[in-house]
Amino acid sequence: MTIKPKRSSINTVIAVCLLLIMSGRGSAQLSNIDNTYKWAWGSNIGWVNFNSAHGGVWVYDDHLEGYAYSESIGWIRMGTHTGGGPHTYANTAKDNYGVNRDENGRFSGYAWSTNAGWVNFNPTHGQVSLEPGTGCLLGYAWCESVGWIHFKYAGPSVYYSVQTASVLLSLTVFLQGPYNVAAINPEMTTNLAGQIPINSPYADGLTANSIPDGTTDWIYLELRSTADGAAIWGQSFLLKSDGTVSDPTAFVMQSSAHGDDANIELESHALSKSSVSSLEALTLHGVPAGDYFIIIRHRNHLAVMSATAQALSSSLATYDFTTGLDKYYGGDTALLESGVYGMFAGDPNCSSGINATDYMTVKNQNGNSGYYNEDCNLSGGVNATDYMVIKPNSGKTCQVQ
Ligand SMILES: [Ca+2]
Ligand SMILES: [Ca+2]
Repeated sequence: MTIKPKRSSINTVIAVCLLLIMSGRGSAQLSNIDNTYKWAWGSNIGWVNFNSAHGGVWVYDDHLEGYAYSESIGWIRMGTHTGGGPHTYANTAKDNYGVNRDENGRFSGYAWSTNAGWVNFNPTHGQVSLEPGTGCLLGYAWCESVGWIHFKYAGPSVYYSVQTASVLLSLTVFLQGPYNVAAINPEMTTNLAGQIPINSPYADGLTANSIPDGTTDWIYLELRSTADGAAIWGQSFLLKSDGTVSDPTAFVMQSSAHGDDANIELESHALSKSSVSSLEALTLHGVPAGDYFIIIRHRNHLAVMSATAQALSSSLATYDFTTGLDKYYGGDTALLESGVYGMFAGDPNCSSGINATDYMTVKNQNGNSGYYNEDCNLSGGVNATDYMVIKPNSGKTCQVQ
């Protein structure tokens, strides 16, 4: 690297950059690094704080932003980009340097310290990476003037580490297309066994450990700080037939919300259909504690969003989209049967509206079997029953802006 950004008053630069970051994210946090596990170590410079009070680093899917702080060398900027979203640094100019992250969690590129120079995240004999499942940064970065910076030291116990923050959330949501009104308990029924791909059909292309029996389909979960702002985080998940959103990459203990006693179950069924969703605590890595709107997307249903921002933290929060119209931003969603609500089916062309063009999309694939967006009821095939799913929802539009 030979690029030499012009040196100017570091205080001015930092102040301007922090303003830009803050304007880009509204009132959101400056870092998605954990408040406790935020320390890297340089044998020549001491501690490096990745979640400093006046700055901090944000780990995105494909890049880093923000600042780490060292008492001895000052601020280390992770990249020139601000405001999140997809971004890849070219590392060819003083206004386009930074640290990139690939789909396997490996980092490359350069951070910059006014006092120490370039910090290489993919040096010979070292590389920084993000460990899936824990959100921990591992490995070594290299700076010509100050040497190695180590991200995690684990002996008998972890002495220091840099880890992304996480929040816990349990979610329940139904898709109208495969919803089975005739079932005893609220549930979705599909004929997609063996056809749901191991890789998510959404942008992150997440690979599942497996597609367990009882999986309805992939969904995509997003979080926003404001109702109409950009997503600050998103990931694919699996949706189970009972409406539970499930982590495809984790093997987790599940607790059932209903008793094991068959008599109790029968008693409740005699009165009415009762929710028997099993709660699964999802760990959302890279999400700092805060208030977020929860958005669920599906490849042929209209996206939905929580009516209000929900407080998420390391204490488990739950949000159940199935129980009422008041759970939905915009107050318009599908009534599946008395007291049970779900996402409107019938948007196979993903236009955020349901109309004649969706009809035409289905018509073009009519007669096909398999995993198709045009299969609006997830029956495993495209045919006249998919028209019937679209028809009553014609004219409906997505309430998520
Ligand atoms: Ca449409
Ligand atoms: Ca179908």
